[in-house]
Formats: sequence, structure tokens, C-alpha cells
Amino acid sequence: MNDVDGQAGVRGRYVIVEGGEGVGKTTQVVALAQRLSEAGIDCEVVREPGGDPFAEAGRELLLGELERTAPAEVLAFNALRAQLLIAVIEPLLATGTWVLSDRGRLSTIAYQGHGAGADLAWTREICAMTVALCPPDVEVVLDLDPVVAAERRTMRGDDDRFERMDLAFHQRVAEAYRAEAALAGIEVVDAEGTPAEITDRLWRVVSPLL
Ligand code: T5A
Repeated sequence: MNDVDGQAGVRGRYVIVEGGEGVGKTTQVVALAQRLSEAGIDCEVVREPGGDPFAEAGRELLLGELERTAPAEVLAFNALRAQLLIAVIEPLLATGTWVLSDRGRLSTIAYQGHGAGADLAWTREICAMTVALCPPDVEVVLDLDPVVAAERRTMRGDDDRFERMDLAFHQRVAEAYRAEAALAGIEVVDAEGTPAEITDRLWRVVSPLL
């Protein structure tokens, strides 16, 4: 479906906030949702992996400790993404609701491709095929030194299997986000500062969609 559906009215926008562990994605999608609501926009926050009962059950499996190969992880994250896109996001957009997503395909490319060593070209292709089911209007990457991000997470203290990976893994992931963003022309936003300062930076990227 295109931007405007003559019968259902204006289509909602699909915004993805990306970045490594603890950079502030969850904090920021909630803050952006509040700003959009204040601007009179209906919006919903979703997360990957997750979003409906099937995808939330898959999230438990993927964030759990069972051994798996990197290619299996690529396919599993994309299976849950397809569920979220078709069962949750597309219907919301069709009714004019905006969707703010905590993570998307760049997470698979950064974590499973650059981080865990799945073949990059293959991983990008699988992700591209999945995303084609319902492409985002904008993706934005929050960039923060993994050491600072780890301090934020330590203060919170509930790490999952990916968060427990060593600093070298998180450095690879952070560099991967910068590299992939540069390749795809995706905006990278500095995630140092107060939450309100970061929301202002993100708003400059998101508000042109209004
Ligand atoms: N994954 C996911 C893959 O490997 N491949 C994939 O394809 C996908 C989709 C998901 C995991 O799955 C992996 C990656 C992940 O490991 P998750 O819990 O959804 O896990 O994602 P996380 O990134 O781990 O979520 P976090 O909650 O750890 O990080 P956020 O959302 O970036 O950060 P947030 O907002 O929760 O903030 C973290 C802490 O910092 C504080 C917050 O209050 C919180 O305590 N904070 C700040 N402190 C100081 N200054 C600021 N500006 C702050 N902003 C937030």
C-alpha cells in the first residue's frame, strides 16, 4: 500500500530506532510516542523480537540460553519479524496509526552478521526480503560508546544472553551500526546526554514525516 489510501485515509508512519545494548532505545521510543501524541498523532510502540503472542514466545526462545548457529538465529529473528510486520504493524499503519519500533533488521545484520559471524551478504538479503513485507519510513541509529552503555545496563542489572557478550562483541556491533548506517544513508544520532536532549535530536529526524 502507498502513503495515502483513498478509503482508509492517511497511512501511519513506521519508525525504527536502532542501536546496541543500553543506548537508550526503549527510553526514546516511549519519549517519541509521547511527543507524537502531543502532536495529535495516534501511535503504538513495538519491540523486536516480540509484538504479539507468537513473537513474544519466540523472543523467550531467542533470548534464552539454548545453543544455536548464527544462520539459524538470522532466520529465527526474521521469522518473528515477519510475524510482527504482517500481524501487527501493517494493520496499524493501514488505520493511520504510527508505529515506533525498538529495533528492526539492522539488529540482525549487526548482531548475527557482524557480531556472530553469519555471512553478511546472505544476512542482508534475508533481512531485505523480510522487510519488503512492510518497509519502514525511517530508521535511525543511536550511537553510544559500549563502555558507557554497559555502565547504564549495570545500573539496571537484568542482562540477557546478548547483553552478557564481552566488550569486543559490543564494540563490533557498535561499529557495524555505524558502517551499515553509512552504507544505507541512515541517520546516526549521538546518544550521549540527557534523555530529553536525545529526544530532541531524534525529533529532528522524525518530525519531517509529520
Ligand atoms: N537481537 C535483536 C538480535 O541479536 N538480533 C535481532 O535481529 C534483534 C531484533 C533484544 C536482544 O535481542 C538481540 C539484541 C538484544 O540483545 P532488548 O532487551 O529488546 O533485547 O534490547 P536491548 O538493547 O538489550 O534493550 P535495553 O533495554 O538493554 O537497551 P535500550 O533499550 O537501548 O536502553 P534503555 O532505554 O532501556 O536504557 C537502558 C538504561 O539506561 C538508562 C535507562 O533508564 C535504563 O536504565 N538510560 C539513560 N541513562 C542515562 N542517560 C540517558 N540518556 C539514558 N537513557 C536511558
